[in-house]
Amino acid sequence: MSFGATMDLGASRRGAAGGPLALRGAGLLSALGHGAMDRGDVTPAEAAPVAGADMGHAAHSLPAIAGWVQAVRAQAAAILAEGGLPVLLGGDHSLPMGSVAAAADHAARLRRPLFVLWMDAHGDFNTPATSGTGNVHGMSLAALCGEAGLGAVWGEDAPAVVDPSRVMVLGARDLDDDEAALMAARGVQAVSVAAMRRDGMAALAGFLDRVAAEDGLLHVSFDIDVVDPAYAPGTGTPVAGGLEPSEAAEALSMVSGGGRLMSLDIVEVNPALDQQHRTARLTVGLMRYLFGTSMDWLRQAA
Ligand code: 5AB
Ligand code: MN
Ligand code: MN
Ligand code: MN
Repeated sequence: MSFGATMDLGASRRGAAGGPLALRGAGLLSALGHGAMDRGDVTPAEAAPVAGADMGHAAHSLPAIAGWVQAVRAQAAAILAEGGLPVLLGGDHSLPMGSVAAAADHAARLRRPLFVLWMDAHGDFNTPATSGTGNVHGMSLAALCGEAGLGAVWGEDAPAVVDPSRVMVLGARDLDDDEAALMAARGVQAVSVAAMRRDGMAALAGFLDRVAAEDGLLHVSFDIDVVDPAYAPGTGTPVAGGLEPSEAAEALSMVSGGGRLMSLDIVEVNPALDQQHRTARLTVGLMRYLFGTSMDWLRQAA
C-alpha cells in the first residue's frame, strides 16, 4: 500500500519532493504486485512549534519537517493496523522518522523485535551536534535510535526506540568522522560496498538470519544513492563507488526471500536531477526484485 510525501526540506538540494510523481509515473504500482493500491500523498500536519526548533542552523526546517513526519507516521500506522505493508514514496530521507516510528510502535505492540535495513551510501547517523550541514536527512537514523537532538519532531508521542544493534547500513561509503564513531559506539553495523564485493553478501545473509532467528520484523529504508550515480544520477547527494544495479537487485531478492518485510521507504529520488527518468525507472525496476514481480527486469531493460 503506497503513499507519497512530497517533501524535501531535509535535503541540501530541492527536487526530491517530486519523487512520488516520478516513481508512480515509472510504474511503481505494477512493481508492487497484484492488488497493490496507492493512497495518494499525505498532507502535512500543522507545522507546530517544535521544542528545540530554535536550534536553527543545527537542524534546518525542523518545524516544517515535523509536520510531515507526523503525517507519514499516521498514514504508515493506519496501513499497518489494517494488516497492509506501507510503502513510503519520498521525498527526502528525513521522512522515515515517521514510517520507521510507526514500524517500531507496531513491532513493540506485537512484542517482536524490529530490524532496520538502511540501504544508503550514507549513515544518516548525525545529530544536530555532529552534523556539518544541518540537513535533517543526514540525522534520521540517529534520531530513530534515540540519539539526542530531534526527538521533538514526533510531538508529545515519542515512538518506540529502534535498537541500534538491530540496524544494518548496507552500501555505506560516505560516513562523516563523528557519525562513524557514533555508529560504532552504538553497535550499528555499516557494510561498505567493498565489503559486499569481498564477502559476497555474507553480511546481509547473516543479518537476515538474525531477523528470522529472533522472529523479527523488517523495515527496509531504500535511499537510491546506494546505487552508483552512473546508473542513478537523479539524487541530491550522489557518491561514486556505489552498487551496480545487479548487486542492489541481488540484495533486494535476498530480503524478499527472507519473507520478513513489514514496511518500506523509497527515498531521495530527485527527478529535477534525473536524466530521461532513468533513476526513477531503475528504482522501480529494482523494487520488482523485492516484490517478486521482476521477471528478470534488468535483463529485459538492458
Ligand atoms: B542521505 C551528510 N552526511 O549529514 C550530512 O542522502 C550527508 O539521506 C547526508 O543519506 C546524506 O549532511 C543524507 C554530509
Ligand atoms: Mn539517506
Ligand atoms: Mn544517502
Ligand atoms: Mn541523499
